[in-house]
Amino acid sequence: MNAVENDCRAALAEYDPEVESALRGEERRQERGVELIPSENYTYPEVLAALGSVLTNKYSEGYPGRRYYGGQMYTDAIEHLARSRACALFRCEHANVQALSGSPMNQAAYLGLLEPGDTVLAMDLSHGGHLTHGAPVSHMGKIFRFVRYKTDPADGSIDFGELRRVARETQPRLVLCGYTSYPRDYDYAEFRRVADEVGALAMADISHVGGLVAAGTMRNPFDAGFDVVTTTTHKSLRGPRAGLVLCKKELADTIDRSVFPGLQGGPHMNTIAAIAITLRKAAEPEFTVYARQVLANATALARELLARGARLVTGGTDNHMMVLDTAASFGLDGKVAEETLDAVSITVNKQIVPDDPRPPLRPSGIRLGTPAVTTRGMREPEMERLARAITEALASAGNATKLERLREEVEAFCLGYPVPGIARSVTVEARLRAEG
Ligand code: DSN
Repeated sequence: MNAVENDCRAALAEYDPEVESALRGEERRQERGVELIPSENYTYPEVLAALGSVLTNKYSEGYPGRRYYGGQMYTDAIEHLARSRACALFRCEHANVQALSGSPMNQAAYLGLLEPGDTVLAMDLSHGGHLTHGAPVSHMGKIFRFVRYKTDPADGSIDFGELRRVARETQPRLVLCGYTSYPRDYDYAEFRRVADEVGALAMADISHVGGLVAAGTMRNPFDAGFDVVTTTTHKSLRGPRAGLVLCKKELADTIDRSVFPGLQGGPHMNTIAAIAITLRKAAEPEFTVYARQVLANATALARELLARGARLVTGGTDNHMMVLDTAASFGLDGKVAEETLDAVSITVNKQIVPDDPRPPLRPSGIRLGTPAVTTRGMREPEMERLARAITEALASAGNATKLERLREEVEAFCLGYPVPGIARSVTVEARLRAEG
């Protein structure tokens, strides 16, 4: 930490020790545990610096050169940087960088492109679609009419025959690709063909794989002629919590007006600065090395889990994530599996599996992903170790002594892999030195 950061933390500790102590606890948790939630990552120290900067003081309604408040000489420059870096990285014609996060980003796209009551063809939620892809409990699910496509249970591929049939029957205004728990890549060109056949727009929400697409290690929907692509910036892209709405130039005004003033007020300029930094990092060769390792680690973790008898939905992974059917593999529902892994300092999230007979709070599986462990520098040999810890823990659910021993092992192992942005405590440094 630099002197100013130190001062800020010292001031916080003095003023509000309860909050500071919880923050320190969270730092320790992140440092000592294995983070396998596929949508989480550890961002850069430079991003943390921008997020905690004086840019949070500034209101900037509008867009560069056309704001409703004065004093925008620096914020305009920052937003220009973020927009141009996004366009270069994702090979698109226009980028809106103001969406506050994933839900507003998708809401802005729907509300700009569609009229209430319009039909959207999107992925079935139990097959991998996200809450914002028209879950009946969401406002978007009430405003628009979402119809569904599913995956083939044998290999997880999209059932394009059925998708085409539904598209012809329902005549959607928008064909939407995107997922929150689907371990395969998409054939965007085929989605584009279906959209063209029924005169629909094509949109992809690539939030989970945004970093992998930016690095050129997974397919880019713009290469298949998509109209709109959304992505959060904090998952595989490793930036701040925010969303990008990327589009063709003919949709630029529609999207910009939909984000502001349609849906949001003042953008968070500290976050937009952090996005600009993230996109600069993502254009560097080291980021491609990182993205390749995320994929290699996921392949290795999937292989090692399968070798230890775990059942993975679709039989494996093509991206950074896998869905482990804990009910079929270990006789545990996802809630018990999540709690069991929490007990050994491995963090995952419970997850429904395709056509899950169980409810979402007690589903049949868990979701695992490799972006965060890769950021810490773990590679294939560490994936073998993690697979062993995961399967041993799940096979020992309820055995407090065994789980406690595993927790100690996992935490000792983790301390060898620094978390960016967390200064190691004196105790940890001393312990690592003592262990050589
Ligand atoms: N919560 C994110 C995820 O875990 O996929 C998406 O909202």
